Amino acid sequence: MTTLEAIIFDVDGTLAETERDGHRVAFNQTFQAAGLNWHWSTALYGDLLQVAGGKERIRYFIEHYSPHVPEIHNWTEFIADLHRTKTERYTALLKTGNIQLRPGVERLISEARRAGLCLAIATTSRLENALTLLETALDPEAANWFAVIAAGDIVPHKKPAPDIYHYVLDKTALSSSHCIVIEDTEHGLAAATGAGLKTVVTINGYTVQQNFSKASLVLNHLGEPTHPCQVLQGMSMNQAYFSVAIAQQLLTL
Ligand code: XBP
Repeated sequence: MTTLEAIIFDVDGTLAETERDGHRVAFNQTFQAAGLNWHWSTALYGDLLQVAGGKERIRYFIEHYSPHVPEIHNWTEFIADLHRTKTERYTALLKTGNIQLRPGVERLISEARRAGLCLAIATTSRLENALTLLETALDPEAANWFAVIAAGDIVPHKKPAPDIYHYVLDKTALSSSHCIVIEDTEHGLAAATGAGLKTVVTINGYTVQQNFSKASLVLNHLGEPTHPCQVLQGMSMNQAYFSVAIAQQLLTL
């Protein structure tokens, strides 16, 4: 039997619904403060999410949506400055405590810790974003529970490239066959499966229509004993929530 040794979590959309009411709001606040008349509506942001990474997303918007732009000499610097401000605003938003973890996340992390499993994070977002979310929504010490928190520009290519998952596997010296990934998007799924990792997808409003045919299991969320999850694709579960035991079963399928 292949023993489960680790669970690797994506962050945005997986640990918490951070995109619509977190990142998007911080981008808009930043644009306004910079005197730009750009506004990313909920729907437009859904389209822009096809581009991973905040800096890359701003550049894509400028190149594909023809917004009014000021005279800029150095675009890379301009975008990096905007993104720095956006990160400050996003982490400030997280510190208001308005963004909570999705159902089952805290329970699964606690169960995995009790079982002695290795925990890791693989995210496209900046490191300070991931750390602040863990600190504000999970536990002030939560960052220490993870063997690796792989984030942002640490690898050359963001999701859907598998780089960030290869990075986690290298740093933890784990074999992909002993890990389960929790993701929420098609890009995240492609990145994880590209690194040979079995993946559970918990969909959200932005990703519900995406193609998850390569996922080992697709759920609406991880579920709680009192708040059952629904299986949208994959094996039926004999309980109301995703658990370490079910993660172990997926490895042996
Ligand atoms: C989510 C992302 C990120 C955030 C913005 O990554 O795509 O780009 O929207 O974060 P994941 P930054 O699902 O891998 O957690 O602005 O810090 O890039």
